Amino acid sequence: MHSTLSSYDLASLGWDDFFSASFGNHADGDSAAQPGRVTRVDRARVTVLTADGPEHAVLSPTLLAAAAEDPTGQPCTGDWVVVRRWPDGRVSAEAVLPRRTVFLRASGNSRLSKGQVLAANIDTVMVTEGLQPEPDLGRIERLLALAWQNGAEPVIVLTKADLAGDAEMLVSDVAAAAPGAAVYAVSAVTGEGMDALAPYLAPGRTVALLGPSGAGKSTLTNALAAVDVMVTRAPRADHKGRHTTVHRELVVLPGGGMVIDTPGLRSIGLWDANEGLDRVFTDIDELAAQCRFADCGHRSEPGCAVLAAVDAGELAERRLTSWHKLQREMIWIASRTDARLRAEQAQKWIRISRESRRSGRIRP
Ligand SMILES: Nc1nc2c(ncn2[C@@H]2O[C@H](COP(=O)(O)OP(=O)(O)OP(=O)(O)O)[C@@H](O)[C@H]2O)c(=O)[nH]1
Ligand SMILES: [Mg+2]
Ligand SMILES: [Zn+2]
Repeated sequence: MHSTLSSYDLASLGWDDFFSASFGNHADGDSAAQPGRVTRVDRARVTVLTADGPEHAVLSPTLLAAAAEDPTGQPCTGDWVVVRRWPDGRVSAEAVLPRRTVFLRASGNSRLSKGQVLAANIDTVMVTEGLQPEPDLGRIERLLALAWQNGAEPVIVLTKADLAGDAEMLVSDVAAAAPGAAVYAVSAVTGEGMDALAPYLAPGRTVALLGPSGAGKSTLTNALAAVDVMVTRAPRADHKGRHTTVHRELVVLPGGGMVIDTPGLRSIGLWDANEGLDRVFTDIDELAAQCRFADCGHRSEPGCAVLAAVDAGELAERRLTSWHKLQREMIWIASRTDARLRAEQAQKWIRISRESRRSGRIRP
């Protein structure tokens, strides 16, 4: 059981050369400094797992100042931070190490013009939707776009398989909205389908559960942890979201993998997700190559292969509508976001390899 462990093997928490190198730069020669992985954030305090076990650390003045300047620099669940133990016994978080991946969404809050970090250093995003009521395909497409964009592999986990009348049909509908992403139907109640999730939860691997309230994220977390770490809604209540979980929490599983349970998402604004959108809509992209005009908008143009596919029943009209909507949203975000800020952010969070793939790309 995770809470009985007194110390941690950092590698099993995801520590590797990438983080080790930047830790060296931040804490050079400081014997009171050690790395810690953030499991929970409460205002100016974080809970971290270090090699010595769990600690509470207060954010240092430097870190608070940096976070005031740029809210995305605030520690987030999943981050690696430099933890320092002071002679008087106080423990502080001094710096956030550069993130390998970051899940950002647009924020309604104008102060957060750089987007909001939902989870850091995740390997897999599990887009979690219930099979009952029916999964929301548009919401799945949004979350997938953000996950692809941010370098985490997305998979879709459809919960409550025990309640679904026709799970197979729903799974194939979801798969059609998610080319390139694996789709799993599971039940945390009967255990059905749960084994298939194990490969994502190998030691050192981190999964984030993202989805609406009531989807069963905390129930799934508890089932994977084999112990009730997260509070869930009473069973047999209706399946509407009630926002039971109000903080993000990283849970270390008995097998070594980690799950970040998150509060149900109310809205998922796209954030700088052009590349991610292309990957969600590969079917439309392929069809678009056959359109008569290279800049076809797939609305009413003659010779539009996308509209032809909709007419022929080969492409769901819902999918084209969703594509139009998300494209419009991206254009709006791009126009709203100051180019300098975006460049700054790209420099900071996006690794060089991704950067080079993206150069040459023309934004709409
Ligand atoms: N029958 C059945 N019910 C489930 C399953 N998973 C979750 N539930 C029920 O769905 C309800 C919501 O589950 P939670 O785990 O609290 O949902 P959540 O996604 O964490 O919701 P928030 O914390 O509000 O975001 C609870 O009543 C669960 O008992 C499942 O696999 N089968
Ligand atoms: Mg929950
Ligand atoms: Zn077209």
